[in-house]
Amino acid sequence: MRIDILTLFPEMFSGVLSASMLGRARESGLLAVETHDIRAFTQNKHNKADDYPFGGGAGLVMMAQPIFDCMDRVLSDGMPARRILLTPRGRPLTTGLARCLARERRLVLLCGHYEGVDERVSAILDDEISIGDYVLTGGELPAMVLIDCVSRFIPGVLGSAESAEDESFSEGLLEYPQYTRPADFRGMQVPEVLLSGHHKNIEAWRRQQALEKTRRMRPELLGNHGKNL
Ligand code: 4FM
Repeated sequence: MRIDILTLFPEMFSGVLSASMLGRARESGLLAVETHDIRAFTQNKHNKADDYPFGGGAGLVMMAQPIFDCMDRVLSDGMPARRILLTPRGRPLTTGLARCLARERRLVLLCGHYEGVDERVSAILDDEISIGDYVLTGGELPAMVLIDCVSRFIPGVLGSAESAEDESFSEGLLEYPQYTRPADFRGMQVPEVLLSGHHKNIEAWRRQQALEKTRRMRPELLGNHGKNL
């Protein structure tokens, strides 16, 4: 997959995109990510990319012109893309949406900022996505979250042992508790059942723990199912 990022802060991305599994995905050629500095497309002498809102009000609005010109340049190679704005106004990013986006050949991510983006930019967007009901200072972190989340569903990015598609066992439930060596750490014991080698019992214990954790932390995930369990 190819991903282009339109941003006022391209320097924010280098660490996240080079480390760990995203770095490996890029090295292996499964993922190609490029940042594009919107400010390079401004036409005023102070390189301003934002301006006061018509009608008044606090804050500044990202101007349409630098964004249109940046988008035109990025898409001038003729390869089609799904163009997405990261904004709290968007539809929620979920596992389902991430799985769907992972099937695209190319994404263009526009990072919203300040108090908003000139509404006319919606003419060159296919989608608006939010990573959650809170307001950040910019869409850069949300773009990184989306890239990380979507990449896990690109075949080959995760090893086959850790494939994101194999999480269906616990689909809709929070994860059960995990332990590794030693079995006794500062007097805190690993639950006996996990040391027993009894796979049926282990599976039953994990399911019960996942249900209990979900009921405590996210009861709405259980819906009508969990109320009877
Ligand atoms: C904040 C963009 C205000 C536009 C931001 C405005 C965000 C989110 C986010 C910064 N993006 N999910 N939550 N962006 O807060 O995606 Cl008007």
